[in-house]
Amino acid sequence: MKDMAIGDVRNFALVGHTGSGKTTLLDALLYKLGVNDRQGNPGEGTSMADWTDEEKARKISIWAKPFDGTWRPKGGKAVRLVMLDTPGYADFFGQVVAATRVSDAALLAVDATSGVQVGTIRAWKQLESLGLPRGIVITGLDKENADFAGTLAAVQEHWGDKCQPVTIPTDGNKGVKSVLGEPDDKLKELAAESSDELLEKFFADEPLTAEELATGLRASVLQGKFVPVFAMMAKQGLGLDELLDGVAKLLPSPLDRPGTDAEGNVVNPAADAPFVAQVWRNVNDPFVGQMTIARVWGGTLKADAEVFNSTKDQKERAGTIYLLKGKTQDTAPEASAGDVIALAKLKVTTLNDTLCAPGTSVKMSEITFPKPVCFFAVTPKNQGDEDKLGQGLRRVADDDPTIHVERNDETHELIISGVGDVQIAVAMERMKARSKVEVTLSTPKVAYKETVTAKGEGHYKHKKQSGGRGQYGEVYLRIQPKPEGQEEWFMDEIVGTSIPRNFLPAIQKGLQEAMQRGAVAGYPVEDTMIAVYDGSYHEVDSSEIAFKIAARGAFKDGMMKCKPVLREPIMTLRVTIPNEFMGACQGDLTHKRGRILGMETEEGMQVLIAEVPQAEVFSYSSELRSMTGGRGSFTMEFARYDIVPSNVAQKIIAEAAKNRHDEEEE
Ligand SMILES: Nc1nc2c(ncn2[C@@H]2O[C@H](COP(=O)(O)OP(=O)(O)OP(=O)(O)O)[C@@H](O)[C@H]2O)c(=O)[nH]1
Ligand SMILES: [Mg+2]
Repeated sequence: MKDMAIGDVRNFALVGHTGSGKTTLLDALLYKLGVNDRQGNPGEGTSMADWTDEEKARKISIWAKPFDGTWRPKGGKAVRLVMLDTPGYADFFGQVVAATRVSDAALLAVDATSGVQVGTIRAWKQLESLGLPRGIVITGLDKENADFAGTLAAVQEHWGDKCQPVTIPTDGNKGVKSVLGEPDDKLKELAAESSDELLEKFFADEPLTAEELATGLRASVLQGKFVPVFAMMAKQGLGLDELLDGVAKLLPSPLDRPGTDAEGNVVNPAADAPFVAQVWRNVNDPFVGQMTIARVWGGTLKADAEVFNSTKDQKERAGTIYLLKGKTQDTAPEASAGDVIALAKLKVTTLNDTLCAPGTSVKMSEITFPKPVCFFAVTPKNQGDEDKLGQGLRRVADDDPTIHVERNDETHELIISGVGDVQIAVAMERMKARSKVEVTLSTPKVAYKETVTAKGEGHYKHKKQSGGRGQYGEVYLRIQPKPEGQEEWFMDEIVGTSIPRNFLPAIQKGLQEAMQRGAVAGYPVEDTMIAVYDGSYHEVDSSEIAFKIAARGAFKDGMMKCKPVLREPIMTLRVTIPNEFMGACQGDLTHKRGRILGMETEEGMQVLIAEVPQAEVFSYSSELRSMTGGRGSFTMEFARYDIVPSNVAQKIIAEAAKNRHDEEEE
């Protein structure tokens, strides 16, 4: 921003477990900073941040949202704040990933009655992975049974005594005061740890000057050696001044943590450097309209300037620069490092693109989002809505990079996938509200395949005489597993003229049709080789159609003699769980026909690596969550196709027979 030096900008994300009071704190801050003329409350649907219908209905945050404010400390220099509220609910972790990638620092909320929770640890890990400087806010100190000392102890137990309070509750949690003015030895030591020079002084028992303390503490936060802890009673407005002072004094500015591009080059954050910004969110909302949200890493963007989208290799016009304010927006004449801005109606720009000054071509490295682990088949409730559905789904997937929509060509289903079932339910509500399409979600079908495991022969004679010209064709063939690496699936082994060569294409066509719906349960047949070696024809009655039918019949006959099997997709799962769930989790995977391939430990957690049939894991994300109280997580990827055990195959075959019967009834 024009009137504020970049060194005076503080850009940070609020992260933590769901319900830990992040949005409540943000609403209190917005009121304190004069951004809102009253204090919003997410629990009552009056929050400035949790304003969407889905957020109000569920009383949780769903999207990461930027807010701007200016803090004028008593007697100090004003700082410009860019604050990103993020959701704590696990399904929306993609938002945390994006927000933390474009922040200079984070404040981790820890509720003083619940302590360190699953979501607290998940968020901390994310900050660790980015090396993001951070503070901790112990929230909800006004609540009955709130325990500042106990919560601080839990925090230190997890992350060490580099977590030290800089504000503490007073008067039996009726007030908050800062201890930065009279730091204890531990804070002095943490300040000294920022440089060899200060450390020498500290160990020589020489007092650090106030200036040295201040710069030392700030440097230690930046280096990750010090995590300031703040006491907070946001609902009462207590602890806010002290927190904001702490943010101004201790958290880094965009100058301290310049971005690096995909090639590892540092992006110059100076206002007069070439402009660089990174798109981290896309909003398509009836209220806000179509908005592209970007973080500026360097240079200055002026409203309506031309920019270069280096990812798409195309020009864009920035248009008006918006600063989002929940449901509404302010506009800004220009933006510089640390700013999070929204641009409307960009033509080619999408999530993860880099915008830069014309004539330059910087690319920031892409944000990697969590992979989908939760899958549903989507069908419209009204049959005529197919087109609207496709468009509606595309829109929700545009806004949420962790939602994917794909048609499965084998099962002919439209599959929506994401991080969790609540996320997908929310996406469907949004689609209903925006595109007026209602859908049914169901467990996806498995794309089974059929194949043969032995050699065998098949025969069919198609002969029809019903007045006029008859139909005649006879085919003998041999079916066998196709050797690996072999391309050709069809062999012509006909000797003599038992079948004239001109009927071969029709025979091949008939076989291909037959293989699309195999003889076991109607699934496509793969990896088989067919040799046609004999047959007979009739001068008048033989035709292409007659041989097609004969080929189909011979294939069906032959396939059943070749020990046919069903094959199913097998997934590799990496399940990360606390030790105490090992037994239960292993038992459950075995029950799901899984095979444990190995175990590892990772950051104090157990990792189970297993191969499990896809049919068993469509709802594993919610099952694992309830089994581990949300403490387990997993990734999943396709491994290969494997033979379905015969007891399981029986059920699939019976189900397929029933469906075929139903189809015929209709
Ligand atoms: N008494 C009291 N209640 C609080 C405080 N902070 C939050 N709450 C209540 O706790 C509930 C959840 O608070 P939020 O601020 O929405 O929590 P959050 O961390 O934003 O949760 P997610 O958005 O789901 O990640 C709300 O009903 C709040 O009113 C607090 O400091 N004191
Ligand atoms: Mg929230």
